[in-house]
Amino acid sequence: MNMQTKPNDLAAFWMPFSANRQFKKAPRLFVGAERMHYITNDGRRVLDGTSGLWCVNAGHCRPKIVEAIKQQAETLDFAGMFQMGHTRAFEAANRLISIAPEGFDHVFFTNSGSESVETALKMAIAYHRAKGNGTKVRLIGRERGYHGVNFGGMSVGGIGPNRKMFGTLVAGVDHLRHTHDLSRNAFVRGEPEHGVELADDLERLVALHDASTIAAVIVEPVACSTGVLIPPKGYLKRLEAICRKHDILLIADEVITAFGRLGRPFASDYFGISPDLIATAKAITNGTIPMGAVFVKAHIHDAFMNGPEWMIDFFHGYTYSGHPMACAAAIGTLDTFEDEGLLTRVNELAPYWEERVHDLKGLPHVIDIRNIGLIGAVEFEPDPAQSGKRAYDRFVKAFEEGLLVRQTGDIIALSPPLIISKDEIDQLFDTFAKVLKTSN
Ligand code: PXG
Repeated sequence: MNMQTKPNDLAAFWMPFSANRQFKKAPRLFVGAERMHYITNDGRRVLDGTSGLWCVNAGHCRPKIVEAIKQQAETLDFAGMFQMGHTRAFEAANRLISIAPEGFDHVFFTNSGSESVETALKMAIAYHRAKGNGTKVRLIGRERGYHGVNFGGMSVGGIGPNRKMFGTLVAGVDHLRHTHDLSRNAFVRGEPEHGVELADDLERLVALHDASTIAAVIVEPVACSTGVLIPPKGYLKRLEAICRKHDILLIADEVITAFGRLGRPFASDYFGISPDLIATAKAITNGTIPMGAVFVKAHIHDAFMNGPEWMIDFFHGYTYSGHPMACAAAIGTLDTFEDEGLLTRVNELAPYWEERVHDLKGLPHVIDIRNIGLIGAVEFEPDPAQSGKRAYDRFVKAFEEGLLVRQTGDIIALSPPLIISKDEIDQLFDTFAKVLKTSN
């Protein structure tokens, strides 16, 4: 392996979503990865408790994916997709549709989750216009939602610090309340019992704005970035029913939940909902090559096919939509998922995972534990003087102990690759418990 052991000067790279000055004083650097582990620049192995950033579902450096990318780089490096095509993109789209929930028969390629979200939002507004409902333009998100960092996604998103620096955002957006309720649901296993009525917020917004002005609602089935907020029992189905009643499109942002995280190919399968559009990215290529895809049902797609045949039907797309390398990586990824049954493997792991994560109850400052599929979260009582510091300190300590976890606010999220073994689950929680026992 070609490992670079001496880090370069760290100044030039302005790192995303990072405390740059602090990081550069005490950097945490990886130089390699293999299956369940990262390798640091000082040669330590770190168990990947977060699938990179929720994307390496099949584990690191998997041979079929590596081979597919290599071969593609040698064969066809780039081909633009505007009024042209290459065969890999059609193959990748067909493969993706073959695992998609019932009713989805088209995919639109992007390069990230943020771009999938923008694409889905634009499709929703343009769809209603194409159907002659040009007043349906409002977009409804949810407090604490995360839909990436571009203007549309940031606007429907509901995380204060991600929004406050960036002006007035997109007009005509409103938000449902979030569903996090520790007073009623703390330490619940799986889906919380209480909170289905929060879906009725959509009726309130319809009363306020009128359904004739609302294009779409976008939610994450499980709101992961904000700290793993699991939908109350029945919530998503009720939200879907209210959308149907008012001809409002439902967009499921499955950038994290798609591709097996909950033991089904998509979270929409898991929760028994049938959205109109599904935004995906991340694990679509196992994190190897940037790619996103919006899954689209026929009624949406077909609404755009009414103009003259020679005319562009949707004035939207990216230079790298359907990039050959990304398509090859997606095919290699789907092959790997299929060979190893990874899109449903979590069903076997989830009961043990649930036991182990809830064993952390009673450790210092732990005020809630949540789990669903192969996702876990531990919430800490905030230190009033330094919000978020408690979880941050535990994240740093875990890294020093050989475990990668993900911190957001006073919450730590856990979401390892779906190839994890029972022994590795034990190792993950033994290490994490030690960190929690020995932290302030
Ligand atoms: N939607 C959802 C639901 C996401 O989780 C995005 C959109 C944006 O995707 P891109 O590819 O543009 O980053 C995301 C991204 C974390 C974490 O640790 C989560 C994300 C990104 C980085 C870190 O929770 N989610």
